[in-house]
Amino acid sequence: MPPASLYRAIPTPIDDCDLSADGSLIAVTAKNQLKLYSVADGLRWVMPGDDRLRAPRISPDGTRGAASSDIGTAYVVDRNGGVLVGRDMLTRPTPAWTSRGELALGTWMGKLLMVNSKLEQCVRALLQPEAADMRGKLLVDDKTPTSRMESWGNAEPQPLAITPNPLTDLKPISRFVPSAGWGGWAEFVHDPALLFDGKPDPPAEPWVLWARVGFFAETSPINCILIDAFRTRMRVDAVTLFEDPAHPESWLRDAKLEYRDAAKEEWVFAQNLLSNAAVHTHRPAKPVEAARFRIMLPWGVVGNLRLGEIVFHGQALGCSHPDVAAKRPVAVLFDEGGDLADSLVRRDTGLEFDMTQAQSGNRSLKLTDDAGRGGRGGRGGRGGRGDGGTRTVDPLYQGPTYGHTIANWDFEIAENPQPGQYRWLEFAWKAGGPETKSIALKLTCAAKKLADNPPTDWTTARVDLWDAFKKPVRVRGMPLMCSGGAAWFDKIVLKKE
Ligand SMILES: [Ca+2]
Ligand SMILES: [Ca+2]
Repeated sequence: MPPASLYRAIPTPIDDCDLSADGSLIAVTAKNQLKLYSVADGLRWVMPGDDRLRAPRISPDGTRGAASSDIGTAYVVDRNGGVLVGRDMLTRPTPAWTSRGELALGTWMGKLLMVNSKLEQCVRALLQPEAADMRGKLLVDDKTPTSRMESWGNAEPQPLAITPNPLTDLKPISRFVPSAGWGGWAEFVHDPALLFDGKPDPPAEPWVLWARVGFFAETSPINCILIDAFRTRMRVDAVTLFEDPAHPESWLRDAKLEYRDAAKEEWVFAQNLLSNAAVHTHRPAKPVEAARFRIMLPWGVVGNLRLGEIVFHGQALGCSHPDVAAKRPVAVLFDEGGDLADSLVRRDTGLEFDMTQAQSGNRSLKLTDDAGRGGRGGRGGRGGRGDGGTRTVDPLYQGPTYGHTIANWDFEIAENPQPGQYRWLEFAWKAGGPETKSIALKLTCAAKKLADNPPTDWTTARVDLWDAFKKPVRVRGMPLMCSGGAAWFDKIVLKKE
């Protein structure tokens, strides 16, 4: 047998195809098009149908083609793509040519039409099954080994107690997160603290307005409950949900627990929460350690939410920054990652990632002192113009519990740092030019002057924070300030030594 060689490549989308008996023609259906290709010459013609076309069939002599559409039209075309027959069969037919050049059209309702070579109907029949009642035959045991699934849930046999619950003390940021904005927007109508107050009682009214839930199928089918301990890593051995026993339609039977991997900056699946009870405990295959969790809700939240309490069984472990969790001797506050994007770098604050110049890697932080940007705020926390044209940018405001602090930041400063503690601050900084009068990077209220005039080339500063504070402190935020002109920062790190 000679080796195969490529004769012609035909680039086309394709749902179905047929090759003529002599191998010279190829009929293709793609969406609502029937196309005929000649192997010698390529595309010959395209015929649009009245719906998605299927089952292209070329007659044995190659002079005709047939296909059917999803709304039930049977097509017969000539060799130039002209429609000879376009007949509504009422259900979708499947065409087949006989060796005598007749066309058979069969539908799943049992209707059969035969059309002769002159396109005259020659046979019409309604096919009947041989056995009128198949029930007995279908119910005969076919000996396939099976076992009965007694339950589809994965809850523990007995739910765990409502206390202790580390979330009660951690006061996590907790909110309803819809997948869509306009038209799908929704929020909790009760204080989220009720979810962690140690009491199982559900609120009298559900957590989300029914008027919102009514639109979720179209506007926000995928929703979750965010539980964000913000800067404290937790070890979670199990989760218990206390729901409203009087409203089984609202029970979360098919939810998922996910956690945020702070190092990879991505959400990770932890456990299916499958249950058919008002109170249910689920234990992940192994304990989960994270600061941010979310409970992915069933599609559309059709039964609304009537939670009385969410319990995480486990304990708080400490600062959730990945470098601290791994007890690395250097904690990277800013260099190349995106973790400051939500906290610090928002529009209208004057602070942005600058991808055009960096002291390390490809990105730096640029703060502009631009009077034209206007006064305080914008959406990204407090970007204020203080006295004498000074711009100070604080991290995004995180509510009364967390203020102007940055997610995952809770760095301990110590005189003799243990693993996971730090003493030295290093960062690269520079001014845009001599017009920049001052630059400041504030970790707490203590001030330490590094130079009379800001450097105009990248310069690395090293600061002994123990010497500056003279007491144990925790670094949780980082306001940045400049006056007169722009300032750049890069590779901001805390070091143990
Ligand atoms: Ca409660
Ligand atoms: Ca960098």
